[in-house]
Amino acid sequence: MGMAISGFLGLSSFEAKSQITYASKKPFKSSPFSIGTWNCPEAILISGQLMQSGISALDAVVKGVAFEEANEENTTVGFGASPDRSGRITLDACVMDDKGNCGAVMAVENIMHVAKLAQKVMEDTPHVYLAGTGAEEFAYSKGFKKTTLLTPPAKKRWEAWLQKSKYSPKINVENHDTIGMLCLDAYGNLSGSCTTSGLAYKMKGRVGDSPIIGSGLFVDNEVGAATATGLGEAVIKTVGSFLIVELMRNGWSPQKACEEAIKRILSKQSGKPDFQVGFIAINRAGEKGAYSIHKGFSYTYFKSGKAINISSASEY
Ligand code: SD4
Repeated sequence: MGMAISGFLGLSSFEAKSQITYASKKPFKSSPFSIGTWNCPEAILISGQLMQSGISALDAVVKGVAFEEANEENTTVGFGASPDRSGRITLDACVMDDKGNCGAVMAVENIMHVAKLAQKVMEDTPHVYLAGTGAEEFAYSKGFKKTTLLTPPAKKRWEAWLQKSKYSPKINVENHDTIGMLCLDAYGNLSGSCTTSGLAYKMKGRVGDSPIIGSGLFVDNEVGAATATGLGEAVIKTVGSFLIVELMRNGWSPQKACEEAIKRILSKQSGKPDFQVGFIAINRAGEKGAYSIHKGFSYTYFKSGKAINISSASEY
């Protein structure tokens, strides 16, 4: 994730730039805070700086993750991501705001900024999920442009994989850098987004946890927010992000709640599994938590104008 952020805040791309709104005219209540899965300093700086200028958590989170969606070096999100085994890049994303509204798209082709598209589903349709060609057609109706997402290097990696054609989704090796981000804005409101191409070389049509409200992301403005990365099937089976928010509602700290969600996954396994799952969470006070099954899950957060990366969240 090394693309420069200079100029990104002024991106000309319609999807990243459009409809930024100020959250409210009310005075600031708190210092903005944002946290994202893996090593995503630019995305975190974008969201943090936008919130410092009064932008809402929702718009900040969508614009923050848009950086990774456009970042060719991130092979698990948006442009330049890894395809499914048939060579298609199919993207999944969701957003959830402080009012409990949510929107998501899944298995979408040819659209780079799918978190923004999920926001459009939330705001401009009576639905929560749009999938496949329906989501793609909706994107064009909203002015999103058709983009070839499969870059020559991504195609080369896929072709090399086809030679071996041995499917074993090992997170931390070829399946990391999905971005789940949680933002707490200056008005004390929470929002989140999660965006990914899913597991590299997945079956055609496979959808993971990332666009599933409650699994890849959950936000409750009265309590806190959580998001996930790792093997989506394991996250879905325990509805991980919802679980974490419910634990926080019952007084658990974000850290303890993330630990419990990992424990819940492990309680269904015999022995320590070879797949990775990582969660991050924040509460309304801006306290954070992060935990994963294995070492190597990093996360990044915004503090005093800087993006700080913690290279390995504690492991179980
Ligand atoms: C999925 N959770 O589709 C995603 C994968 C992921 O970093 O997080 N990769 O299962």
